[in-house]
Amino acid sequence: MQSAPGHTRHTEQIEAHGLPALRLRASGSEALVYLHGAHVTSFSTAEHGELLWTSAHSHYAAGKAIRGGVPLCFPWFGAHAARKDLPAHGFARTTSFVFDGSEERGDSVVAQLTLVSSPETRGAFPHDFVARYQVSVGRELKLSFEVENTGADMLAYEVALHTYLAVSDVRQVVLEGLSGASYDDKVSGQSGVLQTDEKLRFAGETDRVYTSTARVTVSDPERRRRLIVDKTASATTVVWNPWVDKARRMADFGDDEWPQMVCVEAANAGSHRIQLPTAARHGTTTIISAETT
Ligand code: TA6
Repeated sequence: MQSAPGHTRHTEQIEAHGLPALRLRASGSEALVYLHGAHVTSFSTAEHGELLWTSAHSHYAAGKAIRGGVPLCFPWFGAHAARKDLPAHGFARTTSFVFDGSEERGDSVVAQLTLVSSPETRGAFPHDFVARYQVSVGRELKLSFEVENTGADMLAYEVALHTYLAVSDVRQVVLEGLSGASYDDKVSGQSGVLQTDEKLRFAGETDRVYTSTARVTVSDPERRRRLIVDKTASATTVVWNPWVDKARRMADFGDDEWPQMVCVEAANAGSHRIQLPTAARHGTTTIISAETT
């Protein structure tokens, strides 16, 4: 990757909320990426404006996850299976990545950020790895998280690109693409539930882990747009909205913010966790875009 000096036509190295970040621009689109967690917090296009949601109450501090945008959940999803002392969703989202540079590719700009295993990471995850994250900004936002096993043993991990989509009112949107898929419902505790409805509407706290490789769309009539979440090499799709009570219980989430977002996450979790032999690599990709309706 071509090393980028401070500023180029497409990449600006800045400080935001006291943290080092990148502003990436191409094709009339713009994204903000923090080195902290390699966290994309904003992606806007000339035609549709902002596609991602970030809380006005988010933390921006070492050891804290940013609330909104696209948190990187790695190397486990949700609660750690064995150790209660470890944070939910792994350590990637609270660890600083290294910016390796950026370059133009066609009508997009692609930045690479890297996380290499260290004594700190091995304390929570006893494996050697290199995680490379490519953030491609153009008419769509393409995020590719690749893990390479640089150790001598098999490496198993979970990953989620935990995308928070911006919507006008989650009670008015329609999610499509998961009909016929089965899911584990983290609200009711039921597992293996079959999604029979073509159109998913939200009427309460929703926290579902689907087995699906399909494209998902979220139609937002008030904004006359459809948000599109495509993905590759991802067998799990997570759909989440905290609704009233859970929103109130989260310090970094405003009590009245829950109608403004819905998470549609490209993941590999649970029975779909990735098993990576020595020297092997696996990449999970999500592509966020919008179209007018
Ligand atoms: O992806 C959905 C989920 O796993 C929910 O269970 C909910 O807890 C959400 O993630 C947010 O998790 P966080 O650790 O960021 O508060």
